[in-house]
Amino acid sequence: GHRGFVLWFTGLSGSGKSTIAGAVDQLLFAKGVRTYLLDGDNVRHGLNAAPKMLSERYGDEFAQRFGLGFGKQDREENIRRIGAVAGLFADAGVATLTAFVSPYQADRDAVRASLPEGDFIEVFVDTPLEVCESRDPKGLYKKARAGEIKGFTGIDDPYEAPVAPELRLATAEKDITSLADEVVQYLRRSGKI
Ligand code: GGZ
Repeated sequence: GHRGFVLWFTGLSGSGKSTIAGAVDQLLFAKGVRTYLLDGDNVRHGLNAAPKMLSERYGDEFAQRFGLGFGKQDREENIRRIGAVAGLFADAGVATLTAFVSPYQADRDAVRASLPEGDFIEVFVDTPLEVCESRDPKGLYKKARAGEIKGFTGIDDPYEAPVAPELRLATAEKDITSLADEVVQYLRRSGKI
């Protein structure tokens, strides 16, 4: 079968990363490609759980050391661990999709550098902040504006747009299906599937 690869979606909260990655995942599955989708739902509740989620069982000191929040270093470690796991899946021949804000170019570059040449495909989900904020599916932007969440990406924390992504999805203009198609077409063109 085909070698694996990592399709790395990056973008603001509410940009549509998980939704688009989920749609791509379904299209690939329908083509018989083995896939796995890593996102906050399966990673930030397990491997990269928050300190709060660990403290009851492991104690506060342990939870502070190994739990991950949203500070710069915690995001760096979040992305490092996810990159390492994605690399293992790719090694196993799986088309691996990741959907994390991953706001820092250096952290994304470090994952790219850790993988065999060509295995890292950076997909910029380019949705304007205004659009993300108007969607606000979890009410987090509202909380961030109110100062109830500090260090929220796009509000009072940086998002570094990819310098040279393999793909940029201008989501404001298209529906999920055509965006997912665009990704699959890229994978075909570049011989990944
Ligand atoms: C950004 C935050 C924050 C802060 C909680 N900044 O819309 P969501 O809810 O589901 O996506 C966001 C998610 C970001 O987690 P990631 O693991 O993707 O971030 S990173 O790659 O930067 O490590 C949002 C929620 O968690 N969230 N607090 N301060 N997003």
